[in-house]
Amino acid sequence: SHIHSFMSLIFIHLYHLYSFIYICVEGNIASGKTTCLKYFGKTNNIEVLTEPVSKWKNVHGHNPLALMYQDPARWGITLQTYVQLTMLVNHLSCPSTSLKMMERSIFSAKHIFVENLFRSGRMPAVDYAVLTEWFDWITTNISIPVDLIVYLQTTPETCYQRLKHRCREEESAISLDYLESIHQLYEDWLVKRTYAALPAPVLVIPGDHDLQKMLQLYEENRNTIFSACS
Ligand code: DCP
Repeated sequence: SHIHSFMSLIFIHLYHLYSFIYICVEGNIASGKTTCLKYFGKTNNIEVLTEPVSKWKNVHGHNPLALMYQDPARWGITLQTYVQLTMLVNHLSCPSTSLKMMERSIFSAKHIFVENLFRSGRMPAVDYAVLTEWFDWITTNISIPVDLIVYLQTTPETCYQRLKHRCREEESAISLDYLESIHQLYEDWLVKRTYAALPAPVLVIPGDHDLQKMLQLYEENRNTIFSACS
């Protein structure tokens, strides 16, 4: 009967993973993902999982996000290992509603952030190799369902202004250059599609407008988002 209940548990887990719709909201730092998620979070039938930044700022009393910005070559792998874990947890959590929206994904953590640290010479090759092994093992052996990627396409300049405006302590070290390289990787991945496999179809929403116009765009795209998934 132990085996029986174990099998039922696995069945229930698989059933939950495949009978729901999973949407990831992607975009540069300060591109407006949180606003987008909050907007759709007000709808009854959508469960929203925001990016676990608070976890990245406090794991057993340590702040790997702040450490990473202070010394990326030393702490990049520390933050990115933890980001990968928290993303995996979010991907595999069973939603209480039929539709789950989450902020970013395990895919952008690797293809955008880890890649950027490595390419810009801020991450040692050995750290990149270890993270790559982890990522490849996870995505080969664990099924991570994503039905749609909503990409908030915001210019690095706009992100930079919003970043300055919100004054998150850890992020004072971020330069326009940094945002530009993140932007370039996102464009190559989600728009030009010249690098890294796409885990799902992509819906692009322009993200430079003011709040009022953005909320209007989200509303206009509501049906597209739902129908893209059915
Ligand atoms: N970060 C990182 N590596 C990752 C994911 C995120 O270094 N794999 C960093 C970038 C930011 C911080 O974590 O400094 C928070 O990430 P987001 O930009 O996604 O969160 P925001 O709240 O800034 O998003 P938005 O302003 O779009 O709502």
